[in-house]
Amino acid sequence: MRRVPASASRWRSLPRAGLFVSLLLACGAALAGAPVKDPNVFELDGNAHDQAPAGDDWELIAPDGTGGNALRGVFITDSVTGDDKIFHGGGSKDVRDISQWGATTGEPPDKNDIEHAYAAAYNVGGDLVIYFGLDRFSTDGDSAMGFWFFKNNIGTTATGFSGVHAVGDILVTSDNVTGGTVSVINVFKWVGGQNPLQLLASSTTGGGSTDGAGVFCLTNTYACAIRNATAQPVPASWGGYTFKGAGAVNDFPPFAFYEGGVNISALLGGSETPCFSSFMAMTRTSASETAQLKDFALGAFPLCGISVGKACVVDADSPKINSDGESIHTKFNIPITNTGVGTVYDLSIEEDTALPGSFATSCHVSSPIVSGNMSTDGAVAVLASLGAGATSNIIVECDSKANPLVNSVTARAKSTQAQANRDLSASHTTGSGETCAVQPDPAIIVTKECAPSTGAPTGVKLKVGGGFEVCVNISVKNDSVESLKSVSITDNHIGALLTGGTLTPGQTVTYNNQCYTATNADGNETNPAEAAFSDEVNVSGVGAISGEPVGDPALPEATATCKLCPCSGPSCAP
Ligand SMILES: [Ca+2]
Ligand SMILES: [Ca+2]
Ligand SMILES: [Ca+2]
Ligand SMILES: [Ca+2]
Repeated sequence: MRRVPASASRWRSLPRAGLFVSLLLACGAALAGAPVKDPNVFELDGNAHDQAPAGDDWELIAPDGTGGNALRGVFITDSVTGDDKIFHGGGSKDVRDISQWGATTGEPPDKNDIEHAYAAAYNVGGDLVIYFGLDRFSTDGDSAMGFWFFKNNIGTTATGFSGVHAVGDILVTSDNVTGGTVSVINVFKWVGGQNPLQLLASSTTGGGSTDGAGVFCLTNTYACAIRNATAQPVPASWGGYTFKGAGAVNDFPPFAFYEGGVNISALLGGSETPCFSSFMAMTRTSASETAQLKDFALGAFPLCGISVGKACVVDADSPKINSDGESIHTKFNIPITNTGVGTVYDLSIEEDTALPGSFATSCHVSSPIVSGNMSTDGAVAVLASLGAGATSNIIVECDSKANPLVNSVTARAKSTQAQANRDLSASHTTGSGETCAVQPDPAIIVTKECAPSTGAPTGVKLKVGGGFEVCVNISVKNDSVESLKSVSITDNHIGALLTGGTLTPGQTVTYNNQCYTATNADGNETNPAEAAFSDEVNVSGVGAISGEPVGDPALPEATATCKLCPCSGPSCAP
């Protein structure tokens, strides 16, 4: 499976630019596609060196396809010895499907022998513009070339190729005439059927011209190419270049190096920009689409990607402690962005709920509403499609004892509608600034009063044989939004009323008519009107979510003072 580690930072939209274009827009004029010849995007200049213009050159793309401002690049080193993979058999023609092409190991004609091939894709004001090129082993004759951009993944087998054409594959054919300028460019779209190649643009039918610097462009400016008329240095990032009869050399001899570009979006005229997967450079007997194919160099060139984020949403419902007082409801916004240049399809997300510890976690998608269940199905479909550069926000709600909930989400998508499986994926784990925790304060209310209901008007009775029976009512309420664990309630005269208990949010436990025997009053024993009996209840516990002890630092407590005699008269005034 091909996985595109999508990251938004790789996506750069280059300015199409200039004041003139801005003025055109301001005047309401129709905006044409981006011209391929734009040194602020890529240097189509007949060499591979990155020079003063702001645009890239192949030096930056070699040796691994990365570098520069390219959305994606590929750099392929092809054999120039007898173990070269080359086309084989009469079926190897552009008008045949890939399954009919044959391949073998051998040696193509020297002038057709590809040594390196390369491609790089750019987003130029919303247009997909792809630059491509190759260098060859010898210049002892003209060489025609083709450059395929395949939507499906194409690979090689022992005798041929794996993968088939998809409608929308693009073929660019051109020539590399020794001693002359580039004068032929054709751009085709694979449409299948009896005449599988639809001509999108051609120098033969639409004309073209060469500028003073030697760059040949179609009249519509959407395809251009140039080869080196003079010796040009081989960049160090090439990893070496060998020329026939001369061995390793530091310069590409004249006509050994070719580079071109094509504005795919403009040539497709508003129809959907395809999402390519593979790139192939090939040499051939002529630029004609029916020409016999010679050498090829094939590589992955994935132009689709997605990125995903995940951040907690703070509102009245999130983060919020559930009624069980032990788990937390958290809402997350999950933005999925299409970082590629073509529409992606059948997007899904998966939440990682297998967290360490006892954090049983369940999540569900609340928006957009979908069929499918995250806890039983894993991946849940969330979007039918997502356009290039577009972002869609998915809302997921989770319940977990983790505080805060830190986990990852994985988004997947299909790079083409016909794709059997979701071949694109991206993951994101909530970062420190993206989580939200609840911070409950464990709180308890303890009340204690004398219990006159026991028969005595004050809750104090003289006992037969001496002493006093003092009765009190005690209640303890969990006054917080989290459960309290390890709750102990102890009265200094009555003893333990509860040990290791649990109080859910708002729960009250009541102990009525709890009595103890006292031999002496607190004081004033000689004045029955003033004699009173005091005792104290203490409560301890720990917040289930906060982990904080209740009443820290002072333990919750309540004292009841019960008088021996009912009060009456002015002396009762407080
Ligand atoms: Ca160049
Ligand atoms: Ca440059
Ligand atoms: Ca080859
Ligand atoms: Ca080769």
